[in-house]
Amino acid sequence: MKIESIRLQHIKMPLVSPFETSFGRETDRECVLVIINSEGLIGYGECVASRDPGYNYETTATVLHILKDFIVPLLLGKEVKDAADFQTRVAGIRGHHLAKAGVEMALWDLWGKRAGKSLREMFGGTRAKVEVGVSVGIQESSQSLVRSVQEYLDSGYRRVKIKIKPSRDVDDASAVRKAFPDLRLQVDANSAYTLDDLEMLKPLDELNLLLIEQPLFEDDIWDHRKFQAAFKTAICLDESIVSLRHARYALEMQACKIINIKPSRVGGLSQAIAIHDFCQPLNVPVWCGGMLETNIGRASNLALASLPGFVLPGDISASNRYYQRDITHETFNLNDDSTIDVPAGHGLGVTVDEQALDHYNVLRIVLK
Ligand code: OSB
Ligand code: MG
Repeated sequence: MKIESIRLQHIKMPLVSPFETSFGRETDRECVLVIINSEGLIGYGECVASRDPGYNYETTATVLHILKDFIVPLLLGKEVKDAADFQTRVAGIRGHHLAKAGVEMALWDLWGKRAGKSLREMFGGTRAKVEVGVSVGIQESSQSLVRSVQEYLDSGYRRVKIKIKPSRDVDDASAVRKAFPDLRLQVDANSAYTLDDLEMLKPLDELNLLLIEQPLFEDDIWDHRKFQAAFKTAICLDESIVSLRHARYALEMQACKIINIKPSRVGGLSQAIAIHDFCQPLNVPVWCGGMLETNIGRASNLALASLPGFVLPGDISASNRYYQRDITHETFNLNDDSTIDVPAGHGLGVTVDEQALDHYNVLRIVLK
């Protein structure tokens, strides 16, 4: 489709409750939307970089720079055929996966709208609804964490991930396990530890966790191998898996048994699907991670998670777990069985509330 103009819109939305991880605490969530005009259609994408480079080196400011100065000029006035074509065009730009992924999402929205198909149909997703869980940030104390988990269970979530960091790990996880003996529970360290902490973390191995997510540094696939060898609980990598190659390295090194797939981190939906396709014949479970997305990114995650290899519940919660007012006319609700319906409309299957975008606007740039 011929790319006629691209609007980049930086927005800032208050979270319903602060989200604290080992790398920081967020009360507002910022992102950059990519809005592409082509042949009378509009495609929407979401770049999930945060204001601060805590989870990833990219930020809202680097995403705007890379998009405006490098990616958008490669696309304006061009006919972008498919995802492979897009990836080839941006291959000369090193890294900056979150920026690239937001553009690929908007292109998929356009391709779907033109074809009259949902992303789920385009991807070959086999499920009409996907199992989801909730990611619970670090709270004031173990007791308040248990209360917070109880509230999410009361609202219907059947799988819980808690964030951990040094001094808020074994005790927090043990308290939640003690309060909810049968809960499907997992922990996420966001790279907060080194191998020196291995013995201290050993009690986690007795808590019947589904997985331990990213205990060590992003570039430390090798040390994750040593970590995995010492634990019976499956290690799951998030930050370390920035491409299909890294997925292969990690599995060949036995650095993990499970992979968290975030299309943003790997440079786009096509790359996420490639990792899914690689893991499936190896029987390596994958699941869809989250980045506190708006309903635009959430729609994309739901379509991806409808693929058959996504056998573990995703970090894809209902709209109201994140925002009082989201930016689409549709709302994603939690079903009684801890699932969310995959959108069936064309493209992403959501319609954007431009008034909400005005309300949350920080900066808007139109490139023609
Ligand atoms: O590590 O999975 C993570 C949010 C921001 C950055 C990193 C992570 C997360 C989450 C949130 O865990 C999951 C969600 O969107 O519900
Ligand atoms: Mg994670």
